[in-house]
Amino acid sequence: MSLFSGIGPVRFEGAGSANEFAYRVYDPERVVLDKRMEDWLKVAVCYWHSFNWPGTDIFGAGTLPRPWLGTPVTQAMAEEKLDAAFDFISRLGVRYFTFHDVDAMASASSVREHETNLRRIEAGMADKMAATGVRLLWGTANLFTHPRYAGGAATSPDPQVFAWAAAQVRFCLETTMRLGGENYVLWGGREGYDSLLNTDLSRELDRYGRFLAMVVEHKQRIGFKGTILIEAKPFEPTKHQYDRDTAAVSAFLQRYGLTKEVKVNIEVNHATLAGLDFEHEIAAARAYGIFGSIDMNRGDPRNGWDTDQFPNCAQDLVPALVQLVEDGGFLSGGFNFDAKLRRQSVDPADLYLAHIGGIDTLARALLAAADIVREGQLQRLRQERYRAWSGELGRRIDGGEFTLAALADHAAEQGFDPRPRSGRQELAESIIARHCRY
Ligand code: XUL
Ligand code: CO
Repeated sequence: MSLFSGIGPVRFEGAGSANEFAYRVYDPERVVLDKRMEDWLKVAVCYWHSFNWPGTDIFGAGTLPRPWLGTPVTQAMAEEKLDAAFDFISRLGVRYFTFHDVDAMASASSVREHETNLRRIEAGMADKMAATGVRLLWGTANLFTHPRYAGGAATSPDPQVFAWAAAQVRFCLETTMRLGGENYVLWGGREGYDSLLNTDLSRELDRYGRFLAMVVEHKQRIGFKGTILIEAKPFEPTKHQYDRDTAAVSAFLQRYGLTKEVKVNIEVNHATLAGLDFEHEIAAARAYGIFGSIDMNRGDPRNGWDTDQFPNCAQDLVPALVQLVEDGGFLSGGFNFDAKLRRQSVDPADLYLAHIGGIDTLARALLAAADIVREGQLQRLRQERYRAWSGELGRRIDGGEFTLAALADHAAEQGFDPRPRSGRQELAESIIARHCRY
C-alpha cells in the first residue's frame, strides 16, 4: 500500500473510454511501422519531480502530500519514497524511470556517507526493479542543489567542490551501471555564471572539459555500455549556462575531443528558453551526430522560466516525432517526463492524470508522424526541393571540384540565372496539420 495504491493498473481502453484512468491512445502493444508503441516511446517517469518535489515555488511552501520528505531524509524515508515511486510507476504501466542520486537516497554529509547511502538505496532499487520489471533509462548526480555548488560544480572556483562533484558522478555512474541503466545524464545546472565580472570563462570551460573527459575515462574503465548525455539549457538557475543549446554542446565536445563519447538529452522547454524550437534541437543533434534522448516537458509560451509542464498538444510534437520515426527510433534514449504537477494538483490522482494525458499526447504525435512518414509526401517534398543538387553542377560542388574563383568563372561563363522556386512551406505545414487526427 502507498499513497498511489488507490488507482490502476492503468490500461489501454481506446478512444471511446470514459475512464480517466485509462489510456485512450497509448497502447504499448500496438505495432506502428514494425515496432511496438512502447518500444518507440520508451516512456520514463522522473523520480525527482514526481516524488521528491513537494510543490514549493519561490514564494510558497510545499503543497503536495509527500510524507517521506524531510530534513534530513532518513533511510526509512528514502525507502518509503521508493515504495511509493515503484507502486506508482508499475500501476501506470510505464517501463522506465530516471533518478538523481540525492533525490532517491538518505541525506549524507560526507563523501563516504554519500557513497554508503547511495549504495543502500541502490540495493532497494535493484529489488524493486526485479520485482516490477521497471528499467532505468538514466541516472544522474544532482550537482546543483547543495549550497557547496552555488558557484558551480566542475566550474567551481574551489577544487574541493570539483572533487565532491567527481565523487558524486563516480558513485552515481557506477550505481547506474549496476542497475542496468541505458544512459547517464549530466545537466550542468550551475556550470555557467551569474556575472562575468567575477568569472574566468576560459578556465571554467577548460575545467568543464577536464571533468567530462574524466567521466568518459571512468565510464570506459568500468565498462559502462550506456550513453553519456549532456542536457543543454541556456539559463536558470544561472544567468548563462555554458551548454546553452545543442550547437554549443557540439562545439564544446569538438574542442575537448569528446564528440564520439557524448550525446545530448534534449528537453522541450530548454529549447524554448534558448529561443529555439524543440524540433530544431532534434534536427541539430541529428546533423551533428549527437542525438541521444528527450526530456518531454514543455514550458508556457508566456513565461520565460522553466515551468516543466506535461505535454498536452500533440500537433506541437509532430515535427519532432517525424524526425524520430525517420531515424527508426531511439538508439539508447527515450521520453523522460521531467515534468512537474501544478502546486494545486494535490490529489494522488493528479499525478496519474498528468502522466496519462502526457503519454496519450505523445502516442497521438507518434501515430500522426508514422502516417506522415509512411505516406512519404513530406519526404518527397524535401527531396524535390534539393533535386538540382543531384545534377552535374551540384555533384561537382559537393565533390569539392571547384575553388571559389573557379566556381565564379564557371557561373559567369555559363550565364547562370536561377529563378526563385516555391519552398512548399505552406504545403508542408498543411501535411502536419491534417495528419493530427488521433
Ligand atoms: C532542470 C532539468 C533537470 C535534468 C536532470 O531543468 O531538466 O531536472 O533533467 O538533472
Ligand atoms: Co531535464
